[in-house]
Amino acid sequence: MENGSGRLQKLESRVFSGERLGEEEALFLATEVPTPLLVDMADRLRRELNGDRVFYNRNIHFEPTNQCLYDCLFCAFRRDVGTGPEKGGWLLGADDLLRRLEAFPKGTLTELHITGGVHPGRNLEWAESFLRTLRAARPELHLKAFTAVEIDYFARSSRTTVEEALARLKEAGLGSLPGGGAEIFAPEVRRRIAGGKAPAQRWIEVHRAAHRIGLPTNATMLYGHVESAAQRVDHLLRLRDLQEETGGFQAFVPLRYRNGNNRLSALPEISADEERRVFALSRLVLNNVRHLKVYWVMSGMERALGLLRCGGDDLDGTINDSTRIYSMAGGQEHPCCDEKGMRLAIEAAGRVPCERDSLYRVLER
Ligand code: V47
Ligand code: SF4
Repeated sequence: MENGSGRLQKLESRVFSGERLGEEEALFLATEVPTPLLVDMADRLRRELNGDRVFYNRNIHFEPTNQCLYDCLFCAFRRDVGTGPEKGGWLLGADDLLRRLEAFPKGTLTELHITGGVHPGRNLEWAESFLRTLRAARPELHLKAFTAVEIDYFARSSRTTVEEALARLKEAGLGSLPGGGAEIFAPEVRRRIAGGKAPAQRWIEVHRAAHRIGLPTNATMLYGHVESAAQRVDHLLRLRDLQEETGGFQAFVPLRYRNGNNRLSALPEISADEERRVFALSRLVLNNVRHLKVYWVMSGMERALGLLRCGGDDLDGTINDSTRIYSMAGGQEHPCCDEKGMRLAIEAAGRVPCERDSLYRVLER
């Protein structure tokens, strides 16, 4: 019988030559390989794929509304549809965002990251007009907007197909899709925690359709709550298979469950060691997705820098207190990191800061 180190060596050579790991192999990595070995392998694959560069971009996050039809157990951000500001609800439009952008003149940002709750008054026509208004006012900004869950709702409420909805949004200025709403694909978990929103197949269908019409996307996994190691592996392999088919994923973003102010708050958050293992596992299983993003706003900058040694090569953006999804769930209270701070942090981690645009083209300024 093959010993553990022989098995690991074989597995490593398959990962490095770009092959797909089987479910059992990935589960072996997830559950049996000691953290230092797992992390070291992921770090070497990261270097092979991206060298020592750590990417970042200059963006702001905008959350048009936190009023939502769904009711995910982990969500600290949502309010019932119709909730006013006195109870923490908001409903904002393109004009509000344009006002916020007055503080960011041309040349200071490259991207707007836009996602929020699913609101019944906001259909495909609303989304088209929202994007058109932004594009007309700030044509230099890449619009990375709406998760697959929002797209699913736009399509259904406007009685059209996902393909048609995406094509119309692209025409209106959409540049790419963020990776949210994926949570955990396994139906038992999704049914339990994800508030009745689009099932895994639909999430995948939206991303497949986006890739087909030339809209790149990201993918996420919300981990560290009630899911098992096997369910994490299943999630990663489903993403890997779609990537094999389309090549349209730019980055994978693991999101560690934060337990502040939500209906799963009784669950403890997972340890730093487990977090490192999930990043390393993701890097190795998704060996056909170029970038592994450490969303520093979620983990805090210090922890994020450690995760750059577990396969990560992208810190997302410079942020100036513009997102609430995480701060409301226990992430950094007022996330704020300017470009200088970002570059210094990356250098302190022994890596090379590299500003990118939304399509991962290196920007030299
Ligand atoms: O789908 C919500 C997550 C996601 C909690 O594509 C939580 O570049 C942890 O997808 N604890 C939305 N996570 C945000 C998102 C994202 C973020 C940054 C970059 C990109 C990208 C995408 O936030 C949701 C959900 O998985 N989330 N509540 C929580 N309590
Ligand atoms: Fe709504 Fe998104 Fe929160 Fe779920 S995670 S309740 S879909 S805002």
